[in-house]
Amino acid sequence: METSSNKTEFDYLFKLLMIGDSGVGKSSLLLSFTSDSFEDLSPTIGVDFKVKYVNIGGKKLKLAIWDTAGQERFRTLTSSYYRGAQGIIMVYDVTRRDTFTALAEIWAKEIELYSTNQDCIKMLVGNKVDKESDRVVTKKEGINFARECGCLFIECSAKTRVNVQQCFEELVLKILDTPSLLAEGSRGVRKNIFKESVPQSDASTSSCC
Ligand SMILES: Nc1nc2c(ncn2[C@@H]2O[C@H](COP(=O)(O)OP(=O)(O)OP(=O)(O)O)[C@@H](O)[C@H]2O)c(=O)[nH]1
Ligand SMILES: [Mg+2]
Repeated sequence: METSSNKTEFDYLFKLLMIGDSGVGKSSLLLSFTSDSFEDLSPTIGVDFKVKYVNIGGKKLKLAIWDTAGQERFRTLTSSYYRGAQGIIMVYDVTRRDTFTALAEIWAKEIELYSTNQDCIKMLVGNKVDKESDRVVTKKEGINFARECGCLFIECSAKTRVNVQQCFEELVLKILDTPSLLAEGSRGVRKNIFKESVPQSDASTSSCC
């Protein structure tokens, strides 16, 4: 995957959404992906947003990535951001079992309720694999749950950046491979018919709550 330099033209705009319990590392994964950096972040308030231009699978893509707050008090607000997403990244922390059980109890149900794209691609992400000695959720458990939900699966670390690029790349390749998510008239938006409504910088951010 290359970071694209020409930001005015792109073949597709993809809306991606990050969900999962508070503290699992959603914002850290996004920062790691967009800025190749890691820092101790505060919990997200409401929803955050970043844009990244990339070349994947021979296509120029604009990724608009919505990073939701995991805290329950924001749940009503964040539910509206599922609409039109082509990809949803469900994150848990491999060192906290409660974040893994919440996937079935909360997050998979939220997708059922609020996602509007029937063919939306889901990616299950086990984060913080750098803390291997604290791990309580095995890779096998992650694989099994992903299979049950029909999700892609990857384990990664926002801290060491292991598998972070691969996570987004695999998700995007699967979206590119799904005609209903690309077809005009669907939520896949082709270049020139998308009216710009988001910031232009490479990894711009804004909050709204
Ligand atoms: N060791 C380690 N710590 C991580 C990793 N990813 C995130 N963290 C830490 O986990 C804490 C929570 O990270 P965030 O990215 O803010 O979590 P979040 O999922 O965005 O949380 P909310 O915004 O509240 O939903 C922070 O202290 C991060 O530094 C990782 O891969 N490894
Ligand atoms: Mg966050």
